[in-house]
Amino acid sequence: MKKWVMSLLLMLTAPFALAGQVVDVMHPYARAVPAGQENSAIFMMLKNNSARPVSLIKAQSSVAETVELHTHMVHDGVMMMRQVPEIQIPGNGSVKLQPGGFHVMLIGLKQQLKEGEKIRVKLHFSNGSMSTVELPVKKVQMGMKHQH
Ligand SMILES: [Cu+2]
Repeated sequence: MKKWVMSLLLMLTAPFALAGQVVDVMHPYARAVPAGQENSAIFMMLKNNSARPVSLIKAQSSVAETVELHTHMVHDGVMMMRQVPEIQIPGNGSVKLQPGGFHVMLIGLKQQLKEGEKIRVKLHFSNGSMSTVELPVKKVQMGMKHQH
């Protein structure tokens, strides 16, 4: 193949490769909280469509003062939350953010999160990609079933 044909093909295919979503955000939702409650959390399933691991490294939302990535861990028999620098999604795999596990923590809510409303969150990934996701606010049972 001639060189100019190759570069033309690269020019044509590159934008499409960039537009393809490496990470799919599936079934995102936020936990509804009563008025006066300062914190809440966002849950979702992250699916990695590439062969390489990709990490969720940052989340932003206008509904809270601070947005952090958290996990739950058991410390001395007590379930505790801890901030994590990233949430890794294995190559061609997925990770679930769910109550009792990984979550996007909303700290210092600027508004009440009412069931049925929608909020937005912007997700930043380690490959440089970003996704802005609109997600519903739902009632979530926060049972601490892992306590011994
Ligand atoms: Cu948390």
